Amino acid sequence: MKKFDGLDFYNIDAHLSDEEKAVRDLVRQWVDDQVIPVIENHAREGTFPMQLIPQIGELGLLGMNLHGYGCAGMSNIAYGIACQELERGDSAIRSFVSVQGSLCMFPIWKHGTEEQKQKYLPGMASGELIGCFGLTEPDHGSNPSGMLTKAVDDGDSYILNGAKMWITNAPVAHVAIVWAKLDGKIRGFIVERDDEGFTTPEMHGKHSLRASATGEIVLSDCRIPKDRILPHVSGLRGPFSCLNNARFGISWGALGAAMACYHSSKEYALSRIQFGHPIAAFQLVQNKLAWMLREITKGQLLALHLGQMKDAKTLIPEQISLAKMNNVDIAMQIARMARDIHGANGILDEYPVMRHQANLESVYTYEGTHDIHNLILGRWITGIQSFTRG
Ligand code: TGC
Ligand code: FAD
Repeated sequence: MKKFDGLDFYNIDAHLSDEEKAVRDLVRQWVDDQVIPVIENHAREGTFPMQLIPQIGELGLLGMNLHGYGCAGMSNIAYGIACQELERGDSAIRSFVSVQGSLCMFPIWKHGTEEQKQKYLPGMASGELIGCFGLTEPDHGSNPSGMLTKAVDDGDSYILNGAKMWITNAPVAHVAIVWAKLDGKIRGFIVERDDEGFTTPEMHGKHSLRASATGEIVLSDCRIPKDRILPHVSGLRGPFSCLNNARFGISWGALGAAMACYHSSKEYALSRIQFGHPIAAFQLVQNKLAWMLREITKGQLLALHLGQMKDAKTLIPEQISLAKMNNVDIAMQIARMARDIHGANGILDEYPVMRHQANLESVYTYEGTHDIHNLILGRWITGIQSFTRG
């Protein structure tokens, strides 16, 4: 297939700084050279490409929009565009970077002590230390406020008990940010791999995000020193402050998956002959390609403006919800349309479309399901929250 050389119908480039364009080009090339050749096999085997982690660190993509402590200190737009290029390879690679930077490094950077920042952030920026983020529980997904995981003060330590589920990177993580109730208030704790009573069984049987390591976190009288609490935040504000960043990255990332599907569809349609013509010559196929271009372009404009507002510090969480919801939704529709354009070949792993389509099912659900983001917008519009009944 012809190399992907970008999709920029509305000249988004004109709004990017030289540094942002350089990040985009660097990550695009790296994905072509290092991710695309191996990812199908990892998806088939159900393994994360661990060998890529030091390279991701060297590229400066871990915690790349944070300043200091070995982080690259780039703009939010640079972070977004890196997510886009990574997810063009596979959602699992973008997920790894989202979890590490936005969900694990960010809470330490924002809510942690100076000692915690010094201890963890440089190793996490280089990829030597891998993090995971434990919010979801078996019985509390969309409603994390009901979490059962508890911390108890025991003199010079805290004792944690509970279970987290669906945790990206958990099986391979050295460090976990665990959200638990202490005296009824949600607090963040840093748990280390070697802490007594901490285990992370891998979850198997996924048809989606197969190249991502997903696991549980089991806390069984897990004792951690007192200095591992994140002291500067309490309540759901803590985990949600992290989710704002990760959901922002997904708004861009989903476009990368959509671009991969569009690119493969265009190339396939130009080369596949039926009824004596390339299928790209048929109006119905052109209609599909035009719809893909239209929706990707609108999604790019949303993401770009979101990035500009984030860099200007004017962004509100509801604006992120709209973009996450929209861009994942259109990416899913594009992936499905791409599968159709590829005919039977669309189900083969010789083409990336079915892998992206399956991955996007997870992306639609995690970091707040599509409908939870609808309800967040509904609350913003009406002032009435409709998450609970009665
Ligand atoms: P609500 O009353 O809305 O808020 C409680 C407190 O939190 C504050 N808050 C926020 N703060 C910062 N940013 C936001 N986006 C915030 N949203 C809310 C709010 O101001 C309040 O603060 P305070 O100080 O007044 O107490 O809480 P609620 O329980 O009614 O929430 C409702 C709802 C449904 C919106 C929320 O629970 C929700 O978003 N649920 C979805 C759960 C979710 O997104 N889970 C994600 C788990 S992590 C994950 O999926 C990682 S995937 C990683 C990968 O592989 O890429
Ligand atoms: P539920 O909350 O049970 O929702 C099921 C359905 O009910 C959905 O359609 C939902 O929209 C709907 N629903 C729920 N409540 C309402 C309501 N009030 N009104 C209308 N509809 C409603 N979590 C982490 O903490 N860390 C991670 O690293 C992480 N990684 C993940 C990786 C993968 C591959 C996946 C699939 C999930 C991951 N998650 C992670 C969990 C993810 O955040 C949750 O799956 C998500 O928040 C939804 O929770 P749930 O699956 O329990 O669905």
